[in-house]
Amino acid sequence: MSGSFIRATSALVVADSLLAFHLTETASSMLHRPFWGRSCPACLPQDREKPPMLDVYAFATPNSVKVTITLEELDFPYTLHGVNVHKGEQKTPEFLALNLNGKVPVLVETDEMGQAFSLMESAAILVFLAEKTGRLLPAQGEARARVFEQLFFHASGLSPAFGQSGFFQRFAATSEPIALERFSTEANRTLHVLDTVLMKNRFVAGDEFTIADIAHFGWLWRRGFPNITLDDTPHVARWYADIESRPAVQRGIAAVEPSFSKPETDPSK
Ligand SMILES: N[C@@H](CCC(=O)N[C@@H](CS)C(=O)NCC(=O)O)C(=O)O
Repeated sequence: MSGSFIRATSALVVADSLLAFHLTETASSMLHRPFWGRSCPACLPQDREKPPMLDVYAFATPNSVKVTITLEELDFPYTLHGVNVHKGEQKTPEFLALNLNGKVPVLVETDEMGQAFSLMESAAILVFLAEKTGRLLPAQGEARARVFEQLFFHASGLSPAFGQSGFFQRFAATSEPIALERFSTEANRTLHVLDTVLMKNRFVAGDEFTIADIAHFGWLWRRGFPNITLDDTPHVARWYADIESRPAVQRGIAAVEPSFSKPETDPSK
């Protein structure tokens, strides 16, 4: 990636002093700590010999899987680093140096000069990757606006409703009926909005498969957490089966799945 592009990108650029952690950690991941016992499935043998261009810090969570699916769809070589959010690894000083918000996923791109660029927020990462290739995101006009409409609807609507609904059903220390009612109603309402969209379109932003489909898919893949079913949303069910059948989507899921050892735990955590 060119230096000018790095400067032009209005996202989190990690300070030089903090980059030392990433570079050291990346080297040790490659040499001593392959992610879940293997490199990324998309890497060609020759790529494995080179320093990674893209590092993904992730766990088997709805937001993490969006990144591995996108990388697989785009055929980008990448190295995965497990961040066990059940053990609080996302709150260590080392991880906070990569993402002050203390959450996965995080993408780090290191250029040939060793300059690293770190990006948080799954939707921002998906846009960044799509723009690098000119794929999965229309270049302009209404088609592009529809993708952003669905990405923002996902990030501000469906995703937090699913996450909070699951939390209040499973993990709240005390019973909070108002919160539970609010978030489970909202989770089902946003799902039905998506169903109406998919009644008219093959994909969530129109006729083309885009990063907006990947974003929604991430949380629908973990819909068991907020106890959501697709029984009353046949168009979402049709779309889900279609997306799930894509080989790259299956590879993206397989990349993160081994770390998801306890289904009863909070997949958004
Ligand atoms: N809006 C963020 C949400 C990130 C997020 O909530 N990540 C969860 C896993 S899906 C996490 O790291 N949870 C651990 C924590 O909150 O401490 C995104 O889309 O990337």
